[in-house]
Amino acid sequence: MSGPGAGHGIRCMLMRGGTSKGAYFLASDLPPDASERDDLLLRIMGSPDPRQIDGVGGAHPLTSKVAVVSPSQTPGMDIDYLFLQVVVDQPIVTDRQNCGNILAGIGPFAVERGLVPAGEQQTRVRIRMVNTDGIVTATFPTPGGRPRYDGDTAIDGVPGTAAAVVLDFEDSDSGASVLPTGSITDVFDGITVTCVDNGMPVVVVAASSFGKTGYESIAELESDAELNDRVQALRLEAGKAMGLGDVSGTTVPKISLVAPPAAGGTICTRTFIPVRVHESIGVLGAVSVATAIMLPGAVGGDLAATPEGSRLSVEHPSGALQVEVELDSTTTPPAVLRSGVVRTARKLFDGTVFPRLP
Ligand code: NQM
Repeated sequence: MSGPGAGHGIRCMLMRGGTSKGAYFLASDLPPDASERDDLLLRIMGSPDPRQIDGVGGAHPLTSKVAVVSPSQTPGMDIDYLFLQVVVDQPIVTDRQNCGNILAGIGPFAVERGLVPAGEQQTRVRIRMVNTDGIVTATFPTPGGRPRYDGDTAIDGVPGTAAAVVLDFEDSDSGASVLPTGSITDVFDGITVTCVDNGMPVVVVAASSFGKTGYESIAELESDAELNDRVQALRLEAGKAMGLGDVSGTTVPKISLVAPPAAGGTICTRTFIPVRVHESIGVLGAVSVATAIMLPGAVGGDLAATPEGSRLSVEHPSGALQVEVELDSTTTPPAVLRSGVVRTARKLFDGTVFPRLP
């Protein structure tokens, strides 16, 4: 047998992207058929298995992620980035969500693989995010024509410092409304929420609606069986109302519990993604929560500190994530003009991965 998935090794780069980690592939190194590709990725990552012991997945949703990269056929775009979440303990690979953390590694990976030429000092890559049809420009240092990974930018949730990757989102959801239910608030199971989508479908709910402070540890939240049941019941209802159908087997929407800031930021969050609680918060998850609290009447607006212009600091269990969100408030609901974040990324390993045999 020959070709991808036939028991031979497959070219793969492991990268940390923001506060997540994943396996990055050229689309041309994977089978073109989506179900063959997904079967191969399950075997590469070691799913389904809570420990992913026979694969390169990290046994947590934040370290069981895949990027598939190819030259873009879309005018004005350099690269297409398809994100795939590989569920740790179920045989599921889903393209129903995007990932802004893994996105941070896409520009450097594209340069590493020769898909885009590097600039003398820095490189700007226009990326089409296939999952949402969003557009992002990634800017990162490439002195001497190679991505530089070391630098002095710190992001909460990652030890040390690294080179900054600046991500500017233009239209992270193809112009669709940021309010997928059409309402600024909805009530499910007697709980008032705001369903928002500025790149990531998120249900924003006051932590106090669940009798929580919003400052609990991840372990406290994950071990609270009653809370988890209520969160999942709310998620199923919200998912339907958001037009996502039956979300019992999908990783969206996320549920973000919000509370007043505790450390000088704009808002405090604890986010179910959707079963485990995020160690920090996703990039597009944070952009979406930030967007919600800027919309008049949304859940969280009255809990938030007044942001400094378009810059919001979204607190999470390991610190805070700074996001920029600019809205056009002349329309109803306000339209998103642009969003941006600064992340870091790092090449960890480049080589050949050997999938478990079928
Ligand atoms: O929201 C985890 C992550 C994410 C998503 C998740 C992300 C984003 O931190 O853009 O980055 O919410 O499943 O990798």
